[in-house]
Amino acid sequence: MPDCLFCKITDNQIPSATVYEDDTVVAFRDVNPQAPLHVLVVPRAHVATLNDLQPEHDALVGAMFRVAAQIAREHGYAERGYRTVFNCNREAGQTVFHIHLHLLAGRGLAWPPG
Ligand code: DGP
Repeated sequence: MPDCLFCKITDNQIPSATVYEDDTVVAFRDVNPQAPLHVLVVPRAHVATLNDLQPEHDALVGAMFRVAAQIAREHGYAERGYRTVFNCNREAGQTVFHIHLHLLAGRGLAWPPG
């Protein structure tokens, strides 16, 4: 296992503002929020990028989206709207190489994204 920041957070070795956790995923507030609600949904299993996904991860990725929708709903954004984003590799802005689903809500979000 590489020295991985998000492995340490999901393993409680580094503290985070956790909003949800179960056996599969942990969701916590982004340290550098880009919207009033900015949560990262992170699998406990280490997968570096979307390019590393295997068929065995299909249920895991589905769970990540389901949890993001649940958190958005619990914070009152289900009807207003929200965005979910995976960044993959350098040109997309991925800086932590352990997949994570960004959940952004609480302001108008431009399209196309920057
Ligand atoms: P990305 O650029 O898609 O790899 O997103 C990584 C996000 O992780 C970025 O928005 C900032 C956030 N982040 C980096 N380090 C930490 C940390 O130590 N704690 C928390 N809560 N978020 C972090």
